[in-house]
Amino acid sequence: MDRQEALEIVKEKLKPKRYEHTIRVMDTAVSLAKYYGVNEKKIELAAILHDYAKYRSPDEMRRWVIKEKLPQDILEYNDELLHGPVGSKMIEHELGVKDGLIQNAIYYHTTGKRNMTLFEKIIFIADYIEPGRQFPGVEAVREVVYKDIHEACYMAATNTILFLMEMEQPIYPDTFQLYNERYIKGGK
Ligand code: DGI
Ligand code: FE
Ligand code: FE
Repeated sequence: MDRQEALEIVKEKLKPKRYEHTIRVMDTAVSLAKYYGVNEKKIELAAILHDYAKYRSPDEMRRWVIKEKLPQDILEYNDELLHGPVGSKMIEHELGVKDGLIQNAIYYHTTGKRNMTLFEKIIFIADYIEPGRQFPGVEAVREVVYKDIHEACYMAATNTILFLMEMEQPIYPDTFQLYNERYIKGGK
């Protein structure tokens, strides 16, 4: 699937604001891919499709979690967590995009996880730092990302955990695993 086709598909699936976010994630991710020597075309497609499932109903996403035998514990957390794992399956079944690199990056783009590949980290962090984001602490992450993308991901995980705790929201263990990686077993 080429860039133009993918953009047309997501334009129809996403609200205008989310589509603009997607374009910014794409630009950010492609620039990181260039810098870190990762396949730019693949990163571009992963970025364009990363929020593909974002506006499906929770009911539909829950059915996909069951049908595709995704980890059932995600059903107990915030519905926001579903669009990554479910999106990774939907792009294969609905669009014919069957590519493990792309699918895994989409799968983990919201929570992160331990031992992410560089490809996964680029999508995860591009989603976090794209120029439209205004999270507290995001500027410091932008400053680090071209020096040390691993550190940037740990910072993003830390900020997200602090934010979710402040909001008294549950936190999915994969996000803690990413956070912990910075301190244990020379994780990078
Ligand atoms: O889809 P986007 O809005 O572009 O961004 P995203 O996929 O990172 O989703 C962010 C939402 O996910 C945000 O509202 C916080 C929420 N969320 C809920 N539980 C968790 C979580 N994010 C992480 N990292 N870990 C959680 O446990
Ligand atoms: Fe997302
Ligand atoms: Fe996103």
